[in-house]
Amino acid sequence: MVVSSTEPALARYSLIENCPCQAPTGIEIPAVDLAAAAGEGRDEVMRILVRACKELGFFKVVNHGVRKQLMERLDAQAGRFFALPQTEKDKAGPLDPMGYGSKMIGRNGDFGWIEYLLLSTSPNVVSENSRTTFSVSPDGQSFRTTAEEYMRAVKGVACEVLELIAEGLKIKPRDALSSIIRDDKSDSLFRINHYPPLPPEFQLQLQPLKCGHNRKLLGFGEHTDPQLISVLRSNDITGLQVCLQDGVTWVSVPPDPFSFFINVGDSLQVLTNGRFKSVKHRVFTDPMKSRVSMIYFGGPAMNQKIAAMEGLMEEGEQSLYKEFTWSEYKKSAYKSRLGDNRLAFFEKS
Ligand code: GA4
Repeated sequence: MVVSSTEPALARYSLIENCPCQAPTGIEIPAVDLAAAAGEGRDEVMRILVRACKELGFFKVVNHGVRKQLMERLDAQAGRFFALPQTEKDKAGPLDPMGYGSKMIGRNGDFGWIEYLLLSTSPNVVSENSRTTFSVSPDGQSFRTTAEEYMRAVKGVACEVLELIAEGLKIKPRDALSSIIRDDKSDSLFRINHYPPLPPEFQLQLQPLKCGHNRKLLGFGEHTDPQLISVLRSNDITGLQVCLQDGVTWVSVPPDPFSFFINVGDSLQVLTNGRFKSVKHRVFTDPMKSRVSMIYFGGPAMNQKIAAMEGLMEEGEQSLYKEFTWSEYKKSAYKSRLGDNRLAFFEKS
């Protein structure tokens, strides 16, 4: 990432003013053991999962069965892509809406200390992306093959989790939720983020807070994800924070490079008629070290109706949201700023 001399230093990026030393301690991220879900522990796993989705909208998945070697291979290939000279990476951009992006997030003036690849997981668009994106990388074809293999594996985890959720909520059939992202036309995305360390002149501008800790620079500002669920993995550099339902308390998520972190997105909040909450999250940069994360966003097909699942509604229960399709929601989401409450527009008054 190039910082030109004409750039107004830190001014366009947001800082986190509240210090991590004020963050609550003792809040553990719930862990869901997928291997246990395949055996006698299934009921207990479903209980933990449903509770995590209701109370936090966020949890960790362990024993998921995705091979470590596949993760390491993709990490190495992504690392080689981001290490290319800026002029080379720019050849995989600009985002239209997929490809390579740097600093700008979305189309409405959000900035972050980040560069990324945004890809569609659908086979047709993947090959379209390949021309612009993967052809730039030193690994080319192999980067693309690994990314596709990884997307398929992570989609499998997402589907397994959605099936456990459906079962835990007693929604029938069991694939009522997973079939939405399994759909051939599902508008799912894959994102590889790189949060580079800060150049020394930027580090110097991060004035310490009263408590002595340095201020933090935002890599990705607070937001909720629009899709059903997002499945994230990162290297071992901290940065991800999730917000508790009080709307003000941020909890740092300790990184765990071979586990997945899953968050509930806006669509799943609507499908569960508000029982599950899409979690607000954000990422700050480590001033000295690179953070890399990869996220699969499990989304619906464009014409999919997003409405409370029938099997879930109790007698007399009213839907909290107006009916809309994913295409309508997406159109409105792309007009919003990152931190906006995108569901507010669809709430029944
Ligand atoms: C947040 C989740 C995903 O990263 C993403 C983002 C998308 C983008 O980067 O283009 C959006 C953002 C995300 C929500 C509101 C809009 C769209 C940027 C933005 C301001 C790829 C997605 O699907 O929605």
